[in-house]
Amino acid sequence: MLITLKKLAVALAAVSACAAVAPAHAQEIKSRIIRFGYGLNEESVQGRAARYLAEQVGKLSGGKMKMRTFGSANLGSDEQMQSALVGGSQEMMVGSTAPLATMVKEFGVFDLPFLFNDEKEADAVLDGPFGEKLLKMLESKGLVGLVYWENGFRNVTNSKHPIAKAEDLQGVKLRVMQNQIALGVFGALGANAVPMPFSELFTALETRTVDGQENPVTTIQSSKFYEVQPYLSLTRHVYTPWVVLASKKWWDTLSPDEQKVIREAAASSRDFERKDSRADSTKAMETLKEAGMKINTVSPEELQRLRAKAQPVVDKYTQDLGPELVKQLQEEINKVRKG
Ligand code: KDG
Repeated sequence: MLITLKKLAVALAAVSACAAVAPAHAQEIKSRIIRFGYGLNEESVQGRAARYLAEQVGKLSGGKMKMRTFGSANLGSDEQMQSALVGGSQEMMVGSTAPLATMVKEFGVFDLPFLFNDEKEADAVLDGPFGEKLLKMLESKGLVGLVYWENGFRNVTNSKHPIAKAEDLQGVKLRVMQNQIALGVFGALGANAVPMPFSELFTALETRTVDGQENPVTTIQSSKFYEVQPYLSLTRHVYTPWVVLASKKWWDTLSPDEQKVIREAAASSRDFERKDSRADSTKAMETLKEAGMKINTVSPEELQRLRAKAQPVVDKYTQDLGPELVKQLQEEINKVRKG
């Protein structure tokens, strides 16, 4: 059946009218490629959350904003990626708060030992006024802090002996994250603390360049540290958050609708990642037992002795970080604790 020219003209007019009234925001989302870097491997909690975030960005932008995820520090260490975001040569990343402390010293507060008792306290503080306040401090440094993911409660592994008493750390060559507080705390506990990027850690353990390290069980499992570390001692001495970051140089080029897509996707990824991290912790413990790691739980009495040994360093860095800041953190924790 021939379509008359008149009917075709009417149809075209209708289509162009629809295009003209399409929601304005649909036109303010451009086609973009977003490079998202992270340090653990693709099988890790970080890898799964990165892929989830990428899916959400794609869905919320109608497929226009495409996030490419790069694991295993393929875009660099946390520190190197932070610099790339500040320079604008990379759009997004996730990394630990410890290296961030070299740019905004207040993030070092999360390296103070024995702060949080459980994940409920950590979530409440990180997602509340205290966590928001620290994220805001990143903007003047060229970074946009979006949300916190869970790295988790850290435990000690090593190749020499179980850490059952405070004295057992004496002389253990222990890799720590690259900031002064982590270095100071483990120095005070008697270890020979060695700062090192995460990407170099497995080889350092394998070659006995260092005797041990400290990380959440999810990382110990996904990075296969059990292959080179016979002993796991459960201390839960620090809860480390990860921060999902964007380059401010890049962020400022986004329309309000594009920024809204990223913020909504990031918030959804936070909830996904924390749920996955906690489920993975249980599975990781089983894997580590099956892999033959000798696992011990450090007693509350010995944890208290470790806490006392670290106290002078905690006092020193509380002054450095700002007593008011540490006081506010403690008050936020106590609010949750008192429920
Ligand atoms: O890039 C990996 C790091 O983000 C993270 O695993 C940090 O816990 C960390 C460590 O020990 O370096």
